[in-house]
Amino acid sequence: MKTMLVLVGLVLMLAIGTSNMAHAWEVLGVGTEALLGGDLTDPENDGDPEADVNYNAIFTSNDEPGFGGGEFSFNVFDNLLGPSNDKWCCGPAGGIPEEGLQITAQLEGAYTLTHFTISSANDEAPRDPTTWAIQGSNDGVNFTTIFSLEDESVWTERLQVVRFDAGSDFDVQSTAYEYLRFVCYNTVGNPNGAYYQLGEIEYFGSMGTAVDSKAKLTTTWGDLKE
Ligand SMILES: [Ca+2]
Ligand SMILES: [Ca+2]
Ligand SMILES: [Ca+2]
Ligand SMILES: [Ca+2]
Repeated sequence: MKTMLVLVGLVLMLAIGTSNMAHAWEVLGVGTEALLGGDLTDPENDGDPEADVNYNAIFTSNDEPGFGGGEFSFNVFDNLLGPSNDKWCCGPAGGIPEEGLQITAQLEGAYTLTHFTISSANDEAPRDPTTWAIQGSNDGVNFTTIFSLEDESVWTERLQVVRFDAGSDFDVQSTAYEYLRFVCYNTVGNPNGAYYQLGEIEYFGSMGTAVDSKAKLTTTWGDLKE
């Protein structure tokens, strides 16, 4: 009888351990102060939250492209977590289109993604993305999925900053990308009423690829021979 109880306990511990491993992402905190800051889209954190000025990326979106004037999509890069103009809300009429709600950042060079943060907005949780992806591209047309999540809730609080790392939450990347895209395919509320919101996205990475350093090494050897 005692052996049975120990066995049941072990099975339970294994089950809990496994589910924790599937949620390796890290909660950093709540609000603007919890953001890492200085991400690839604005290393100086000097972007104008009301206008597309001083950002170090070219942003495009298939829903309300812009910073000022409302709860437009570019607000996920305005370095702020809060209500109204600090977030992207609330989804176009008719629900999320087949290609997803997309926002793309074209960076000033190609970067290998090492980690990113993604933050919930201030309204109710059924508006949070549940099926979404982070993708990379070098032509702005053909995208490769770096991280994806299906029918899963990430956030446990409003305005919560959550960090995802290469090596634990997604594969260590060997390709550098000039374009990084966030795509949302579903929320709990979709397609009814105001069914969508997102607070902020931060991308971090190292410039260039392993191929680049090999090329540099070849050049060095060439110089030495001369
Ligand atoms: Ca800047
Ligand atoms: Ca804003
Ligand atoms: Ca924001
Ligand atoms: Ca930022």
